[in-house]
Amino acid sequence: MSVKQLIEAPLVVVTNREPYIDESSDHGTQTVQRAGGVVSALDPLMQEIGGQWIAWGSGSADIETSPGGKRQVPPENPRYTLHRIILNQEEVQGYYAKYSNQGLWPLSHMLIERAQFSRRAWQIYRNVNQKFARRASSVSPQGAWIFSHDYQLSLLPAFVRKSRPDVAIAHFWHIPWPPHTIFRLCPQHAEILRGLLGADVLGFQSDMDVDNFINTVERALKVSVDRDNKTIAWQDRVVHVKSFPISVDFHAIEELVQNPRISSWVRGIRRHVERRDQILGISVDRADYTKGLLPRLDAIKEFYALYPQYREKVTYVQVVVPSRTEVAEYRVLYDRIAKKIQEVNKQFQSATWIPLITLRHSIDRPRLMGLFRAADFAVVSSLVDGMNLVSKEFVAAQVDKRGVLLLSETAGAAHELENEAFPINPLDPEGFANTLHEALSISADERSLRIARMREHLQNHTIYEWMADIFVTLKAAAQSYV
Ligand code: GDG
Repeated sequence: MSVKQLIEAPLVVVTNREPYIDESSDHGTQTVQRAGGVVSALDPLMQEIGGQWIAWGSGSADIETSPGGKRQVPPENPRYTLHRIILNQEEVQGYYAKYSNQGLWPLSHMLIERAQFSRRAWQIYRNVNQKFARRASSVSPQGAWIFSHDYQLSLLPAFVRKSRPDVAIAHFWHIPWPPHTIFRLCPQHAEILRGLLGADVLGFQSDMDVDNFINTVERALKVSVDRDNKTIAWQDRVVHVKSFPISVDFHAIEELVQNPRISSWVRGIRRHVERRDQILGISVDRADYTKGLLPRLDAIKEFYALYPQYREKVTYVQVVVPSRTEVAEYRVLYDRIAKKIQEVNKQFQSATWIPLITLRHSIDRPRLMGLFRAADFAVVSSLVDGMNLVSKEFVAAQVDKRGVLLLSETAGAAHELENEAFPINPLDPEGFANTLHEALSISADERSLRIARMREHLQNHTIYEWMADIFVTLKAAAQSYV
């Protein structure tokens, strides 16, 4: 059954980021569509079934292109309504940069020392959540299904529930849920839990996150929870807490990397690599401290020191995309990464070879997937990661089955890929170096077997199964009240 067939009520999606952004430039207004991730996976579904999508209107031309806060999208062939929440500078700072990204983001990734909360930012976060909720309540048809997302909108489910008891709500938390001892450090943790418990279905990336959430609710709110059924009786309802490991559009990636243009680009890369007898490695990350870029660079240094036979032999492409540049800490991190890369290069480079080729900007999705197809190995070494879609995209793009994946044991994706990927501890540089050496030493047959097994798994666990599973659970939860 397709996802579309599972949806039995009008659908309302609520995300922080919007699927279409209008930007003004010297050449007029341009609509930019987001590529990759959950927003771009939900867009085709919404185009098929129609409905409402509420998001922060962050583009410079968003106001002028959406009279009354509404924009029919896609602009060239309108299929559904995008409702843009316009935020002023103070709201962007308080809701997004501060409370969400300097508070909840580091705390949820268990990086306690980085977490900063303030009551002023909390007030703004709360008000902005209320703004989103008011819009969701006013545009939702009777009995609608609301699919809301992530740590920026944790209070929305309860706000909507209050004014619209007729709707069914699924909220998905994309990042890890930490143990109670950590989450309680958030001064407003009880309010956040009450906000989330307004949903009928609460989705997390892994069973560990589910257990942590249930424990947190039990201890912080002193309510009784059902660990066997993963439910929480809250007010006069039952909240279903479940893991739904997010994934990628496997078949779309497979198709993309095999189209003639990308195939010929990949062949060009391979010719270049093979002519020079090189091994091609790749890492792609937003410049975020959770992705473990600095420890990874130390580990690469260790690798070339312990295994000098790989000098002049490995071409390692590191894509580092600037991220959340409105937060000072991210700008500092970006500079530190750039410095460290220079340091590694200086130490090992020769007249004909540099250890790290860095692309410090976003590259378009077809080429990124092409690089994944062309690579001999990929490294994902997040310190903590809810899932990590890069690792799954790499596997989906590996249609020639030549590459190996080194994957952090602490990324959510490790739960599914740990048997075939090479596990690494992001904080163990010597261990990382040994594992990379081991991964590069296995036979072509073993590489092919490992990647084939991962592909088999992901083929049956795509982003569409993820959505379907959530909607099936929401339907069952909603029916139990009828
Ligand atoms: C959060 C959670 C969870 C990156 N550079 C470029 C580019 N990307 C794309 C990747 C991938 C996406 O960005 C990154 O997704 P991740 O899952 O790796 O990480 P977060 O952004 O932190 O996402 C995470 C996810 O939510 C979903 O639930 O998996 O754990 O932290 O799709 O390909 N895309 C393009 N050019 C780039 O340079 N086109």
